[in-house]
Amino acid sequence: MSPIRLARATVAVLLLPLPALAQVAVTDPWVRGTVAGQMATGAFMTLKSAQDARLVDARSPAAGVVEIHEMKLENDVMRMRAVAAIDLPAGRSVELKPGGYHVMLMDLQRTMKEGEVVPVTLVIERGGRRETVEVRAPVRAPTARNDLMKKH
Ligand SMILES: [Cu+2]
Repeated sequence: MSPIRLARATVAVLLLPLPALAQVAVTDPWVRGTVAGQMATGAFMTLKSAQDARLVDARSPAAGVVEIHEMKLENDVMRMRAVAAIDLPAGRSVELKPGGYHVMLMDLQRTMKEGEVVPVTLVIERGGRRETVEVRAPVRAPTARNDLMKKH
């Protein structure tokens, strides 16, 4: 094998998807249900990465716009803002939960009904490389905290 062909073969191997190496565990994913006409809601889950990584993006066929958000108490007011990424330190569980980090699903295509399952794709950056993690998040009932979620 010539050196050039060998180099090509090596590149081809590196570009193969390596699902066995996807080292971000996603547990207990869920999406908060919506009422008719509601245009946004949140997706929540716990992420744990074996190595230092970052959640840098997310997408879902259920929403026209998906952002990574943080909710924080500022001067006694709960505020929500988009963040560029959520750090996933090696071996530590990072919770996306109401009142904290969440995946914001906006421009919803339809009402999120309890019991449905919403596909969410997470984009994880690790060591300069990006990989996607497919999550299937069941919809839970809407609650009073939806009022909080609507404010942007
Ligand atoms: Cu939000």
